[in-house]
Amino acid sequence: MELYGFFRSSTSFRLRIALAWKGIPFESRPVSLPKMEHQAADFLAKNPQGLVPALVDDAGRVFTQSMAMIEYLDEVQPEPPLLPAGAEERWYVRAASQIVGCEIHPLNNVRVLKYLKNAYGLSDDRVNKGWYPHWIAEGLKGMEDFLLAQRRHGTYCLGDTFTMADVCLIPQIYNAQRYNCDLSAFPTVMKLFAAGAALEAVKKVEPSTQPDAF
Ligand SMILES: N[C@@H](CCC(=O)N[C@@H](CS)C(=O)NCC(=O)O)C(=O)O
Repeated sequence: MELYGFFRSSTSFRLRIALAWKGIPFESRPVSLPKMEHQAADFLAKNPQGLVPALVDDAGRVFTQSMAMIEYLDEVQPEPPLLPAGAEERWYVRAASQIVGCEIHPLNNVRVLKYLKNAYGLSDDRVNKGWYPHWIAEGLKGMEDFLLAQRRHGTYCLGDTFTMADVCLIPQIYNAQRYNCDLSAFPTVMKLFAAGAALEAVKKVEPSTQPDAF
């Protein structure tokens, strides 16, 4: 398996965690977002959407969209699982994952931040200290409230079982911390993050371990 990604891309980090959790060997193939390599012809040939990550298997098949990829990996290699067995618990894990994947991440994606600066003339400070933390706070409040309302969390988002929800949450918090967001209003989220981030499968693939880290 080859994983085309960028060291601090949270969606690439999701895939690295999922692969490491399942013990699936992979080679990291760096695609620099600052250098716009995700828009270069050779990468677009793999993912015409021009977004990382892209996973290429030994047969040369290309997989994109991180949450769909994680579910695919879980189907072809069910052990150890990243989705629970029951329909209701699967709904819960997908719902928590989508709070990150559909409501937090897209608003703070690189191209969105760039557009705010280039098309609307917003300063780096207004984007990085205004827009970015605003949507992190909105999104994580949603996650905190969801967790407390559902009362299904334990060590991880789903009881003591590490799942796709944790795989999505952990990289998002890494990035929020990189932008110095105040996360003190989300104690439940942060407790779950701390437990997940301490796992060997997470530590060994965190951004600073990657060949393109700077
Ligand atoms: N929904 C996609 C999102 C992928 C995505 O947006 N990746 C970001 C990096 S985390 C990216 O490639 N951004 C490039 C850009 O915004 O120009 C997924 O989950 O894989």
